[in-house]
Amino acid sequence: MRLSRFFLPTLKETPSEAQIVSHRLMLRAGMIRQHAAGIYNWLPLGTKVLQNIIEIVRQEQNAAGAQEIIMPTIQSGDLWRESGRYDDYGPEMLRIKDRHERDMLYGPTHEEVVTDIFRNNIKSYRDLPKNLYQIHWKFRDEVRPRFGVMRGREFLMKDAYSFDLDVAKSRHAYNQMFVAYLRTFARMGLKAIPMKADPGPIGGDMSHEFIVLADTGESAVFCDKALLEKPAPQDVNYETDLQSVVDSWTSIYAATDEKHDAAMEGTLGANLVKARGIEVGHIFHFGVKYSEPMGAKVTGPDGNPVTVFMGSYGIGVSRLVAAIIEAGHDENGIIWPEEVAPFKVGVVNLKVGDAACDAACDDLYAKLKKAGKEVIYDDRDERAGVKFADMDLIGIPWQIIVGPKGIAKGMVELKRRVGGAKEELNAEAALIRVLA
Ligand code: P5A
Repeated sequence: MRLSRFFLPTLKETPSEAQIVSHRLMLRAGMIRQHAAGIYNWLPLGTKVLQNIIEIVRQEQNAAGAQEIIMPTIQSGDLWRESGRYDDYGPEMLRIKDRHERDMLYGPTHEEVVTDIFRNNIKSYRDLPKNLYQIHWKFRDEVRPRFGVMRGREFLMKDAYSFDLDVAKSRHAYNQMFVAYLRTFARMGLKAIPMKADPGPIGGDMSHEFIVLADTGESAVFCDKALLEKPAPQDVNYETDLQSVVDSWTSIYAATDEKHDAAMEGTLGANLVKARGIEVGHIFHFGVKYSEPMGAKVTGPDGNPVTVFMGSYGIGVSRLVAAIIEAGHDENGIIWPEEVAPFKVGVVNLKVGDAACDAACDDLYAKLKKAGKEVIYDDRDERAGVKFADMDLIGIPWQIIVGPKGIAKGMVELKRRVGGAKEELNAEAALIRVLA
């Protein structure tokens, strides 16, 4: 992509309405624009990052055996009366009437809709287990939408729902998602800590939040340093029993503000980490909470009907964009981990119109594109300072800087966004490094 063509409305000034760094940087880097309170437009740069995150989430859900579907955003109120949540959910639910005065709502979550799909289409225990997921927009009329996409009213969620014949199998489905989450967040360059949590309005007997550490996080976190150092599981076989893997994570001490125990401070000593965190995922095991009232049953092995056991598993996909920025930035802007970066490489032409600079840049640009690298080419007629500042603001991991002095010697400068290290080398060597 040529920067001269790219729709990238960056801002020099810090927007006054933004209180946290990720919100400020998402506005300054031209990623999002507010449409109404807690409702955002995603511009091309923001959309690219969101798509990269979606793809990682999707790959890890598929690897864990979940199947992608798409459910409606607008739901029938009657379905929520069946589960008993229509009246319980409160003012966070956006309620709508259609032209026939029927109660509709914009889905804040999809347990009812997916349970309806299940009961209408799955009849036998032989069809179990099933785990269905979608990556779709939700609406929650939050009292205080704030911090940009971190706590929006409309936001993108990955929501998965598992159906099993008994509680042991359903725990296995829960464990599969638990492990998939550890891998998903690690691939985004994040350290996410699983923490026992309160199931709230989703319900059930067990839930875990996945918390990313960041100073601006909404929850206080207390945990053993060992959790931060533990690598995410590799080469997982999701068919095998994952309980010991899950136990190895849940047995290490981690708690929130309210829950943390003063005695743990003494036990852990210097290994106690006190920090703040952002909830990027939340998984729930709730058994028959929805399947029982909604009649989601299958014929069991003995021919008798069995109410299925369920869990649901959420990832805050749009919130993750902000969480990744909270975890990776400096005074100059965003520092994207390579897997989610909107462009992996930037080519900076310091003297547009200079024949040697143009030729070297055009060549690099063509070769990078041919090699399948997402590349942004700053071909604007702008001052060098502006170009450097923009590349850093939008967080491009590798930057190849081409100027007239260097190119006369056949040299370019290769800069890493992380740490800012610069190195002079010839263009071919720079290409090899970036493509490695
Ligand atoms: C799990 C999937 C659920 O809704 N039902 C379907 C369950 N869980 S949850 O914890 O309420 O939400 C899942 C994740 O969504 C993100 N999230 C938000 N992101 C941005 N703005 C919001 N207002 C918002 N509310 C929830 C969180 O990351 C949460 O873990």
